[in-house]
Amino acid sequence: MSKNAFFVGAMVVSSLAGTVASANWGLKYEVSTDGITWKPVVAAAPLAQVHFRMSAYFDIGTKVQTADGIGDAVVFSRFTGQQQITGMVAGDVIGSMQRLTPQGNSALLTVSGNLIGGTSVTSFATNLLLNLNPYIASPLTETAILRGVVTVGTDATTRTLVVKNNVFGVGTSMPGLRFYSSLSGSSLLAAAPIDTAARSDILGTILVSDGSSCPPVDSITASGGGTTQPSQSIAIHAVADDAVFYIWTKGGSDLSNSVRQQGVYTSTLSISDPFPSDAGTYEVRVYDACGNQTMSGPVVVTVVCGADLSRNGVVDDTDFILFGAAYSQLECPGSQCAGDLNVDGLVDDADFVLFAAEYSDFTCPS
Ligand SMILES: [Ca+2]
Ligand SMILES: [Ca+2]
Repeated sequence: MSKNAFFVGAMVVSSLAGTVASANWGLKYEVSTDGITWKPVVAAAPLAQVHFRMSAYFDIGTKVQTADGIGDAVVFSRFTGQQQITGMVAGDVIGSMQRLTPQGNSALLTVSGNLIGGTSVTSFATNLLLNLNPYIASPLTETAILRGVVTVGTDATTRTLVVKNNVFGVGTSMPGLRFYSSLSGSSLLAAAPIDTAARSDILGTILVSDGSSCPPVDSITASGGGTTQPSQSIAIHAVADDAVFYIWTKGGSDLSNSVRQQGVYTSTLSISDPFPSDAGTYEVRVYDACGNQTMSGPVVVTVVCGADLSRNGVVDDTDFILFGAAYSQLECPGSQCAGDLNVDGLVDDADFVLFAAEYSDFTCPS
């Protein structure tokens, strides 16, 4: 990797933590040095062209309401809004814009300085479908909408470019994102997700360094973790000298921020409202100013007392009622399935055995 490197990363912002989250959905921005392999973090030489793209995504279990009723999002339908790249200096140029959806208008790709798309909500991209059945059978949770290139100028000033949304359509007439509903097989209706508070955009970040100073990460430690339960929260901390970027991983896979999981791209990862599925081995990957990577050792998180579905520290009749409702549903919506105590994607008899044991104990172990 070149010492004189630009350093490209990605980070996430999301809505504030609150009650137990419903599924996440929103816009996802990614970066790439070759326009083929999209990563949360890449490095590029000065004057290199950094590719970026924007997609729409939703987690399984995202609800949309149409005239057909409340169904699950199954595939992207329409985006309305404008993008921006903040932190640019003279000489940094956006170009090579392409729409990646079948339909849309020319305003979607209009570039003016650091803005992409119409200044009012007049730029859109559409995925007009005539048959939803393939997506109802197998939802398409991510759809690329547009892509472009930032040509970094000769200015070697250390700076951070962030690729993000600027204007997002609102209301029922022009919502920023619409998804087709699983209930709309014949009528082909689409709508914005019901829980708008769950929108969580994944931003692309380009860290530009002059490469004149690139101290390596010589030491890295990750600590924290341990045992937690649904009524608590837990944090994992990293200490790494000369790290300029962090990405937390779980079981070897990069994480992304969500309402419950914050700080994925910072030195502290925090998890609120723990679910049994949050148990596992966490590590953090850090980058120096030239994009060289260092991995921390593992930190283990254990989740106990998953049967406390009401999250008040005891397992009692209230939880029994909640478990019964989850058991009736059987199938889990997404990764936050209350009642799936053995984390196999179903709420069934195996979970009931685990629930009964914790119900007998009443008080969650501290
Ligand atoms: Ca409880
Ligand atoms: Ca289960």
